[in-house]
Amino acid sequence: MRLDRPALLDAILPAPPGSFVVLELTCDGIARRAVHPTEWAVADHLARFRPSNRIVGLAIASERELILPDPGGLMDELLISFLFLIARDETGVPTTATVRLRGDDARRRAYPFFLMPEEFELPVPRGADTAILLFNGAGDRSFLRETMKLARDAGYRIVATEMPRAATLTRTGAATLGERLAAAEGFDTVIFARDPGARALAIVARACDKRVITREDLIVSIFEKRADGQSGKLTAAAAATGRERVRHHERSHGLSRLTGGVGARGPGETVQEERKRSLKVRARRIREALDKERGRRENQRKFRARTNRPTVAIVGYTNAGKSTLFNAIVGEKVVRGSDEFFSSIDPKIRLVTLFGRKFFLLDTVGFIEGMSQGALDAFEQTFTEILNATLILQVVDPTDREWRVKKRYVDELLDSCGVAVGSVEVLYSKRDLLTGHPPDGGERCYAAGDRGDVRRLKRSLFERLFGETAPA
Ligand SMILES: Nc1nc2c(ncn2[C@@H]2O[C@H](COP(=O)(O)OP(=O)(O)OP(=O)(O)O)[C@@H](O)[C@H]2O)c(=O)[nH]1
Ligand SMILES: [Mg+2]
Repeated sequence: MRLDRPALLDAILPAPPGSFVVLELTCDGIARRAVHPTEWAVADHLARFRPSNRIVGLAIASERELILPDPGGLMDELLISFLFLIARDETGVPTTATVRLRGDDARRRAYPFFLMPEEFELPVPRGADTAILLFNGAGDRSFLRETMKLARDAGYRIVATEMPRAATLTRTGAATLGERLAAAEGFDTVIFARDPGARALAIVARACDKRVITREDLIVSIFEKRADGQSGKLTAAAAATGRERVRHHERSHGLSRLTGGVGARGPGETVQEERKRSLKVRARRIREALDKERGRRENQRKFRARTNRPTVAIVGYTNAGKSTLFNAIVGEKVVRGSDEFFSSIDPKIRLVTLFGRKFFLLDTVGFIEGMSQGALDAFEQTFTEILNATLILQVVDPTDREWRVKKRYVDELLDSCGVAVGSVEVLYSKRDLLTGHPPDGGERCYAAGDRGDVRRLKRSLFERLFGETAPA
């Protein structure tokens, strides 16, 4: 990366005092310079910022400290690899520079500007976990941000991003892309944010000789990594195997057509046959184990039904705050939850006593947009539990800018499983972080760490479940 001090000085010094300078940076210099009078104008610039494939980073220079609440998240959203925040004095002379690299905050460094190396050397990460993320078919920011987070949670270091316009790829398009990726260096995996079609995936993988996966694979691999209990492990394994079988089928199908259709025999055929057989065996073993597990769960459910005690299921989009609410109601010490997606895979059940009455409380796996039918099928157990619940609490995180879209997604999913709207009660978490108007007039908002809020929730839950006023 050739970003030298003289070039930065040239770009920053002529800006009037008090103004903000935004520089869009490519690998060999400054592509564009914009001067803004206010912080709001910078925010506006960032909101409209659409990086081309050339723009790898931004430098923002100002006298006043720019308020960036979450620079890491911002960089993910802007699809840039690094961000320089340059402080300058009243005369415009740069004094210090803070360098942030995406996905690796530990390497954030502050330099006195005069010490900043003549040419800034940006480390290029290497290794099996490095990936390029292709946002084919673009999508809104929250989709981009979410996919980026999924990739990180799945253990990838994203070293570059691109936004091919079309979601699906023609044969020629895939071949061209594959060739281009083959020529590029510094990553071993290619991740498509949208499935471009099995044939396209196979062509790209062949052309560039790298691991080629999709967002759905990220979801499944996170499931696999996080699952801790028996049933979670099995469902995750079922999702992964199911996915592999579909992929395998599509790939061999797609490739046989590529090599000339019926009758064309490739040298890989026996290997493919073998792979197919081993996948089949694995799928059968998992199915058998799952059947056993299903039986065990069903017995549990029957037992719960015999006790005549109601069951409350907590559902919602991933990271909404379900487990935190579960812990708050159960009365377990509220340990800080994890910000990772799908931190709970196994449906967790506890018998809870509220004002002397008992009920079962169930925590469930978080939903996420883009789960295929295969992945959803693997969570059949969770859905069965939800369907059998007396009351369903849907936790919504109103501090998420996309909460309405996510809530609608969860609503539709529940509806498609046959859950009656009337048995779902919506609760809004993270009241303590909310800055704007609270949804629903604030009545259904709570902060999991606020005793008063939790008590209020417990009382209304009691009244809803037992039809009686909770004792004071
Ligand atoms: N400030 C604040 N943070 C909260 C609140 N509720 C949850 N969180 C945080 O939100 C994040 C996600 O919470 P979880 O309870 O793990 O979310 P979840 O819905 O169970 O997520 P998955 O199991 O991954 O689907 C954690 O970092 C929690 O600490 C709240 O009321 N206030
Ligand atoms: Mg959870």
